Amino acid sequence: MIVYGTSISPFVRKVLVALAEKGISYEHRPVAPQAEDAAFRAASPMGKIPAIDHDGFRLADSSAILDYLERLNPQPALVPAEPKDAARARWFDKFAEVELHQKLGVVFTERFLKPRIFKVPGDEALAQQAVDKHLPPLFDYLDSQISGPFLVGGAFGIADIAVAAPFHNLRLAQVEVDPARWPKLAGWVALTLDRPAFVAAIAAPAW
Ligand SMILES: N[C@@H](CCC(=O)N[C@@H](CS)C(=O)NCC(=O)O)C(=O)O
Repeated sequence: MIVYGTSISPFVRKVLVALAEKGISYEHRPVAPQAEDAAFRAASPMGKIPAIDHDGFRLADSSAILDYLERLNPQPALVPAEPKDAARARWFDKFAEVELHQKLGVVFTERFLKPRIFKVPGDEALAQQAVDKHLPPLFDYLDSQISGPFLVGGAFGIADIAVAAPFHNLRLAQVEVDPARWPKLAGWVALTLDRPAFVAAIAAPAW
């Protein structure tokens, strides 16, 4: 299986972590979004990352790819079997993309992508506004949802993968979850990003 996308994308990280957890071998091609690479563009119609090519089966979108991997290699299960847990796991996957990534992406763009990758100044006021105003309600919610080492159903799964993945981007932007204010969230983020699959995905080539 070929996986397209730079490892600094949280959505690519989701796929790399799921593959490692399931022990599926792959070749990583760390292309940037919208790269002019014909094979990548064939796998990703909108030019977004990640995308995969599995023996000619091409698919984009991290959630769709994780669904495919789950059916391809059901063990270890990353989607809970129990209906309510399965639905909550999907909720957290959506929450990570729609709520968390949107707010946290501002901090990552202004403090990391613009100065480090695009070599233009970031808007520090915008980043600080996201840190002070937009992220705390999301952290409050997540802190209220954590009661053990895993977000849903007593086992590591897609909820943990999807929600933890963007927190590495926050680290790249020099923001840590304050353990005094959000003790459960800070502990869960540290534990999850320390899993071997996350450590390997974070160390995967960015370019
Ligand atoms: N829903 C998609 C989102 C993918 C996505 O937005 N990736 C970003 C990089 S983190 C991208 O490729 N952006 C380029 C663009 O929107 O043109 C997924 O889960 O894979």
